[in-house]
Amino acid sequence: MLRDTDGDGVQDPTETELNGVTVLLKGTIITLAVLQTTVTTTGGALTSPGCSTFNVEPGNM
Ligand SMILES: [Ca+2]
Repeated sequence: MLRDTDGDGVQDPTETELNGVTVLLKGTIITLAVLQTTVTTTGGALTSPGCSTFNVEPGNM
């Protein structure tokens, strides 16, 4: 998660990743129910800030 301050769709060197942003995982286009929430934090394969993950069982989406 990052703030694209110039709106070009590309992460520029001054646009850093954001921690503490709540991310919602929603269901299908029909239901749009919130299935899970998480907060961005430092982590993931690259151990960089702004990462978020969800735990979803196969076939449950
Ligand atoms: Ca940018």
